[in-house]
Amino acid sequence: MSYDEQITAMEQEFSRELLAVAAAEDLRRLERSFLHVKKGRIRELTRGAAFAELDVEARRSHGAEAAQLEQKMRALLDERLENLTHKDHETTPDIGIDFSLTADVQPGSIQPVMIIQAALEDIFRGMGFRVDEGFEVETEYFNFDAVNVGPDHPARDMQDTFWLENGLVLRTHTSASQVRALRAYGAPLRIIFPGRCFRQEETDASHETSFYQCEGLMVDRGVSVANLLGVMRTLMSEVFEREVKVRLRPGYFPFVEPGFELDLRCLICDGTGCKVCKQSGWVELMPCGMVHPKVLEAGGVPAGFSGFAFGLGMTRLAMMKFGIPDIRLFDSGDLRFHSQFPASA
Ligand code: FA5
Repeated sequence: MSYDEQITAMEQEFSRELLAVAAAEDLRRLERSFLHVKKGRIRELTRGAAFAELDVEARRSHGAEAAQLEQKMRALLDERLENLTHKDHETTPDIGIDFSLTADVQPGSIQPVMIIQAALEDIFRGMGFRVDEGFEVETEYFNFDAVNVGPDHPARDMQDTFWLENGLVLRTHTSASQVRALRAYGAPLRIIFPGRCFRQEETDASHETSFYQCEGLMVDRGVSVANLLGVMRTLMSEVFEREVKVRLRPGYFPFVEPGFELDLRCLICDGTGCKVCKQSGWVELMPCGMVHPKVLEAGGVPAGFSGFAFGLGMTRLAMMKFGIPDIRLFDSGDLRFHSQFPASA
C-alpha cells in the first residue's frame, strides 16, 4: 500500500468509527485508540522499518501529512463532542443552568518534555526502576561533594552554577540526587529521577539555562557495563520506536569510572550537520558510566555492590523525538509551537 493509500485508509476507518459513537466516553476511547501519544494507531504512519528507511525529506513530508490528519481527527472529535453535549442538553431537565452557553476554551497541550518524561517513566517502571523527583534546590554537598566533585575540582567550572544567597544551589545536574537516593533506599536499588536542572550558560540552539535531565541509577551485586548497555539499548528502541544510530565514546565525570558519552546521530539533519549538532552530525545525549566507589561510599553502600548511572538530557531527547530545531522554543511561549502537541497523552 502506498503512503497516500495508508493515510486514506486510516481516515476512512476513523470516520467509520466516529459514526458509531453514541456517548462522550466512546469519543474518549476513539481518541485514545487513534491519537494516543504512544500507542495511537496514527503513530503507525510514522514508525516501522519502511518509514525509518525513507530519506529525511520524505520522512518530513510524510510526518507533515500524518500531523495534518491528526489535526483533522481532533477537529472532528471536538465537533462530535459538541453535538453530543447539545444532545445531552436537550434531554436534561431544566434545573436553571444554561448548558447552551459555549466557552471559547482551548484545551491546551502537553509540554513535549513531559510527554517524553511520561514515556521514560513507563519504560523504566517496566524494567523494575522506581521513580523519584529529587530537589531542584540543593546543598553544595549533594550537588558536588557527595558525587566526588571536590572543592577545587575543575568539574565545578564545567557547570556554571546559580548560587543562592543562603549558600544553596539550583542543582546543575540530577546526579545531585544519587547519594540522597542511596542513603534513603539503600542497595540494591534501581531508580530514575527526572527533573529540571539549571546552569548559568549562554543559550544557543541546544543549550538553555534551564533544561531537563533524567538520572538513572542501578546498584546491585555484579552490575557491569553490559547491564548499562542493555538498558540503553532498550531505552533507545522504545523511545524512538525505530532504528537510530548511537555511538559510545569515553567520557570523563568524577562520579563514574569508567565513564562514557552516548551520542545520538542528529535526527534534525540526519547527521549532515546543523546548528543543533553544531555541524558535527552527533548530539550529546546521555553521559553514563559505572558509579565511582567514592559515591557508593558516600551513599553508605556496603562492599560487594557495584552500579551504573546515567544522566540523560531529556530536553534534547524531546528535540530529537519531535524534530524540534531549537531548544529556545520550549520556553518561548509561542502558541504555534505548543499547539502542535496533543492535549492528552
Ligand atoms: C551531567 O550533567 C552528568 N551529571 C551526567 C552523568 C550522570 C554522567 C551520571 C555520568 C553518570 P552533562 O553536563 O554532560 O553531564 O549533561 C548531561 C546531558 O544533559 C547532556 O548530554 C545534554 O543532553 C544535557 N544538557 C547539559 N547541559 C545542557 C543545557 N545547557 N541545555 C540543554 N541540555 C543540556
